Amino acid sequence: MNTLAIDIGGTKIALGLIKDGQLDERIQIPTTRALSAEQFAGYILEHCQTWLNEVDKIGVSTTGLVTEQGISAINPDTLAFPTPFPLQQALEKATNKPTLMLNDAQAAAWYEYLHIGHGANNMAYLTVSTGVGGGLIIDGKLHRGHNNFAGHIGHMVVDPNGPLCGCGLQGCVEALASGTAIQKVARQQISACITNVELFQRAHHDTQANAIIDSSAQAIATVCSNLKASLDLDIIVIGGGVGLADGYIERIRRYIANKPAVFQVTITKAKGNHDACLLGAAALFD
Ligand code: BMX
Ligand code: ZN
Repeated sequence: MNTLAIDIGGTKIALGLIKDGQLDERIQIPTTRALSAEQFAGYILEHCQTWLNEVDKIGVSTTGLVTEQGISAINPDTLAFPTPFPLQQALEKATNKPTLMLNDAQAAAWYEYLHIGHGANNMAYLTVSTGVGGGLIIDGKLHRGHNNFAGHIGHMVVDPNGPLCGCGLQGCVEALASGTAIQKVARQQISACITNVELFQRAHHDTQANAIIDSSAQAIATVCSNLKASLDLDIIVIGGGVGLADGYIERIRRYIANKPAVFQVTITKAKGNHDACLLGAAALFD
């Protein structure tokens, strides 16, 4: 059984051909502004046309809240299409193949849970990328909640006087710690065109760059201890471009180590690495 896995992020779309659970081929395309779900499905499918006759089913993981109506934004600043966006139906119609769709971090949480191998039955996956996303496994089950909203950890407030988030709240961890947030601060404080890759390189010798990354990791550590207190998690798995960047996980661990013991939680790197959400898309059928 082969699966076409599609991971839609705020900035890029990853496409994978999964054969017997293994990522056989992978390509990446930019997330463009979309006019309709049909047009956006067409844009995706034209890039993986050659795989289609080998594929039995399609799994989609996507940024945003996923309901029966489609994808909608919690933070509209990070989503490039009108909502609700019925992409699952459009892909199913265009290909005639069974299609499942789930929030990106929820899908990655499921994949990580299936591969963690510690008997960790209560865990979270946390992505620090364009936004900050999350997925929760409670008692060995993916916890989505009545509205599929569970795990939207990026919109937990860690500083009520902090910056305004695109979701309408003030001081969300996403507004403080995400790739978008740190790039904004770095461009104000360091240089107008600096990228996050350059920011991480600079952090080795520049105290200002180092402080920007540290304050992101500190906000994530705060959320981790809040999750420990609310859900008594066994482990928190970190992914995403910022989350997996050089030294970031160690920074989170350092902040957590300074908290009282009962609020400390084990932090680990995603087994699926940068492809946790993509592999999660294929794992929706498991
Ligand atoms: C936002 C939210 C989440 C998503 C998270 C990470 C939108 C469009 N997305 O908090 O659903 O899981 O970002 O998304 O409201 P990514 O684009 O950084 O992978
Ligand atoms: Zn928010």
